[in-house]
Amino acid sequence: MYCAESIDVGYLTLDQLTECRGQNLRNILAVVQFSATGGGAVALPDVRTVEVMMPPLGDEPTAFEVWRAPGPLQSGQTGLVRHRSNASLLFGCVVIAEADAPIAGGGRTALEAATECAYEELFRCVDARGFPHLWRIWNYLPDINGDAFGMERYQQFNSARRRAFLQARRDIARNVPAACALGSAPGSPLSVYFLASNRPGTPIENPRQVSAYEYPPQYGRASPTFSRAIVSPGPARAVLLVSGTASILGHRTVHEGDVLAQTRESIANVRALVEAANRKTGAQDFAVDELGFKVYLRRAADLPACAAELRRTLGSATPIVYLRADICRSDLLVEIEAVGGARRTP
Ligand code: 3EB
Repeated sequence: MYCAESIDVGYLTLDQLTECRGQNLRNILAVVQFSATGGGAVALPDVRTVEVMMPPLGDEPTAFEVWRAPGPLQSGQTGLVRHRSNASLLFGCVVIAEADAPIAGGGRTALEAATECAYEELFRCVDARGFPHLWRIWNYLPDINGDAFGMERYQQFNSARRRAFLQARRDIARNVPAACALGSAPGSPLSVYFLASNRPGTPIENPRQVSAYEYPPQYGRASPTFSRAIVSPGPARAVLLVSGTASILGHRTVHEGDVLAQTRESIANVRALVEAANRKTGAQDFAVDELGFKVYLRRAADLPACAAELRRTLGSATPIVYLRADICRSDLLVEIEAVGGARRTP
């Protein structure tokens, strides 16, 4: 028996997903499907599926991120957000094509309009459903490093996200969700999915890095709104949700052009976060080699070097999925996110 707060994630191939469909379907909270075209979702009755146009690296054309939580689970839709939840956790997703975003009153780009719309819908959903505490948000948008209307698209996203947080009367520093923001394939919509709860998680910052919400203005006028990690509350076995983590020290990118060194620095940052989480939550006991990892690489050709380094430092039993994605700073070649449960309960 485990409590409704507990949650786990697996990174599966199509064969593995097909295999577990019969037995385990009842506990599936959501399935996120990553492929070059996004389309052709596997039919899973009642389960929330999100398709993201982002190809896996390696032999499989599709990767499945499968979230499980104990039932009873129920599905629904609030505005544009499709969701599935149990007594304490809600998974939600909202997909908006920029072409469909209402640019009311002008003065906003289509990406800003889509971002504000997605986040308004998200906040409205979690408030209406009674899960106001956002733990983790995944953001995928095309051409993230592109310039449009004199502003980098990631900066447009940042300023719209920040505005939406303020409009929803949310904190934009300290008490903010863990997150990531990556570039998906050309022509893809803005896809946002998230985990929210009826209880607050504990945000964790990285002592090796300036908090993103305190980045100096050289990275854009609106600082990004996210924490470096979130630890779920007890009494269940706690879960650590690590944000997208890159080769950044202080606020600066380090090891430009060197994917191996960037991989090592990113893992050093994940290790620092695990240690910070263990310090902050006392009795919890997270370990880097017991997390599952999602790795985004800007260049497919960097897969062998990055994968060899991660195998060497994390061991061969650690689940790792690799995706081809643009990272939000053009000098970053790799970004790493992670999820894992504590080794023992307090
Ligand atoms: C960084 O540390 C790298 O904008 O939501 C990591 C995690 C990054 C989340 C976001 C961006 C975001 O600044 C980029």
